[in-house]
Amino acid sequence: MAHPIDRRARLLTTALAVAALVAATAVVPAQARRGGDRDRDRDGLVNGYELTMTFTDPADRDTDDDGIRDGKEDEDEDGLRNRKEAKEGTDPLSADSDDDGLDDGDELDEGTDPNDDDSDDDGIEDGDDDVNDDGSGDDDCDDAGDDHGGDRIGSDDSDDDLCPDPSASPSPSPDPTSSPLA
Ligand SMILES: [Ca+2]
Ligand SMILES: [Ca+2]
Ligand SMILES: [Ca+2]
Ligand SMILES: [Ca+2]
Repeated sequence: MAHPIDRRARLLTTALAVAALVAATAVVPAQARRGGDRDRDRDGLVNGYELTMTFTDPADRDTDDDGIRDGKEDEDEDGLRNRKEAKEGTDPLSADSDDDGLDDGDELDEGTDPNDDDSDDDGIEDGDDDVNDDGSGDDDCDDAGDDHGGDRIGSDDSDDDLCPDPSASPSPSPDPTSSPLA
């Protein structure tokens, strides 16, 4: 039989654990009570979102003083501004919210879900999937879906999309514009 003091200690531990859980789950509602759904500095992001998602100052519309309002920043450089990330429910500090190999902005462009790593539920992650059925995964440069400037396979990258130009030679050298007899 357990000693009464042991039993009391166990009860206390359980009570503390429950209290910690209640405190943790109460964080967001507490922010809402303090006006978490209001946009105090009118930068396009509500207070609660700034506190918990972008970690910007809800009372300063341009937290980093770079002349760009917090709602218009694209901190993770995925092509989506913070306001758009808030609307889409994507992570404003992660370029690839669902970690499937495709950036959030690219997923919206290509019609896949940036919050679902397997949008068509075929068991293959979106980045490895071959939506346009060209025999290549969608996060490879030889796939049309990855290219915003028309580049396919080649050596040059005229539009800096990290995918080579379509008409150029498949290897970086020799220069495809030079004559082989020159
Ligand atoms: Ca705000
Ligand atoms: Ca700013
Ligand atoms: Ca993002
Ligand atoms: Ca993604």
